[in-house]
Amino acid sequence: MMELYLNATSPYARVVRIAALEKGLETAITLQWCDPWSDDPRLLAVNPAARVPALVTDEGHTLSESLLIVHHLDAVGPGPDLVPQAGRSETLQQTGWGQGLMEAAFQTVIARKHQGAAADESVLGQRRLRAIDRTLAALADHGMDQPGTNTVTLGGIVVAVALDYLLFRLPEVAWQDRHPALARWHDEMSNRSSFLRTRFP
Ligand SMILES: N[C@@H](CCC(=O)N[C@@H](CS)C(=O)NCC(=O)O)C(=O)O
Repeated sequence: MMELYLNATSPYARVVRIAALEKGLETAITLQWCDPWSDDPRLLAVNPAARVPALVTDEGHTLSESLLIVHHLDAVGPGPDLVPQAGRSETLQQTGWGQGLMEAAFQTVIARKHQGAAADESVLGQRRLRAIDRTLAALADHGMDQPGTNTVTLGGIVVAVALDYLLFRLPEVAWQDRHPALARWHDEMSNRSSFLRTRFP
């Protein structure tokens, strides 16, 4: 039995949970809920970086970094490929843009939590906010494939979770007002069972 260390607010952990559900691995993974910010000893015992998500494999190795964990789940799970051969480089482009969006949003939230609103005015804070706006525009320009019932890819998962994380933690970005086609795509993705079952609190 694999073990996934996670918390409910981590967008990275949510990507892994959605990937696990899409790959048909729900019963192969025990969820270990923990708080990475309080140096939970159970998490430290498996991941020295004290970060979630972390997956302990059936072989007893700990995988950290959400995309590496998904790489493993994609190889061992029976469900459809999350990075299919057809359209592979486009899927990876979406994955990278989605991960960059998630990172800029997450770092904005953490910087505000530790340094207050002034964090947004710093050089790095301004860079993060510009990266969010540019990435949203690039995703909207590029267009996301309409999700069919069986066609979810890693790119679609990561982009949709990043957009959802913005609605959850940075609603003032209000990306859905500026990018209505992206909002329609996001609505459809959010109705997948894997998304409904892993909603942010
Ligand atoms: N690049 C990592 C990011 C993981 C990450 O930042 N996790 C956060 C929660 S969303 C965490 O555990 N932070 C605790 C800490 O940094 O001490 C991934 O893709 O998995």
